[in-house]
Amino acid sequence: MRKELFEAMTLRERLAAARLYGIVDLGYVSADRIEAVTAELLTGGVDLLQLRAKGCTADQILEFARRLGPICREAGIPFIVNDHPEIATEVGAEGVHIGQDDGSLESVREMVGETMLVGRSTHSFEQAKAAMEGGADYIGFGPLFPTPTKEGRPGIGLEELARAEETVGCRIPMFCIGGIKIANLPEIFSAGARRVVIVSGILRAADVAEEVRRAKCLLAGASD
Ligand code: TZP
Ligand code: MG
Repeated sequence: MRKELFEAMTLRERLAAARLYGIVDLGYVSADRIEAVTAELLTGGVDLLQLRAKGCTADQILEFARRLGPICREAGIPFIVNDHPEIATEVGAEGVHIGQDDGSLESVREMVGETMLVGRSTHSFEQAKAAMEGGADYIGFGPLFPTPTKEGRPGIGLEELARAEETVGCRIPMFCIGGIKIANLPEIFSAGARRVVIVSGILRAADVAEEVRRAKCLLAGASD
């Protein structure tokens, strides 16, 4: 754990202040560009950065994580590894993100210890509440809208989002995810969203750093 980076602000204070969660997703970024895209996301101002590499082997993900961890460290931004608590631990990441099928929060917490952030993907109000009660540091909530980044899942919709924000999002950081773009940010803010993850909407932009800046500006106006 890179404690020295987080002296002025603790890791959990940083998480609480985070509005935009960026993901380097190997579904959109080729392996030879992960450093360049990470640098663009950080320059634009993402508050957290996750490595997501579905379909890659654990050895490949470990190698990617070793390449990206130091870049995030230099920028002072928490680095989070998707799916692999053991890789997160090995590279000294600040966090691990797990899905509903990646074991219990309790078992992952036991593996990574108390300091590391543990985030959980949730796809309904009930799962969001269960993740909060089970000790997740934050949740992803989605997909709000159908998205090619997570194919085959229906959108949860804005009513369920409002319900989850009222019960969960006011207690632990809740990042809305799935089909979110600059264009629909005002709509999801109106439904109560405070924090978002944007994957393809940023990674497919002609200027990644500029797209992050634009999203951050809009997020600054979201409710606390
Ligand atoms: N979990 C729920 S939706 C999603 C994940 C990982 C994908 C979000 O990607 P996009 O491109 O921002 O819709
Ligand atoms: Mg997973």
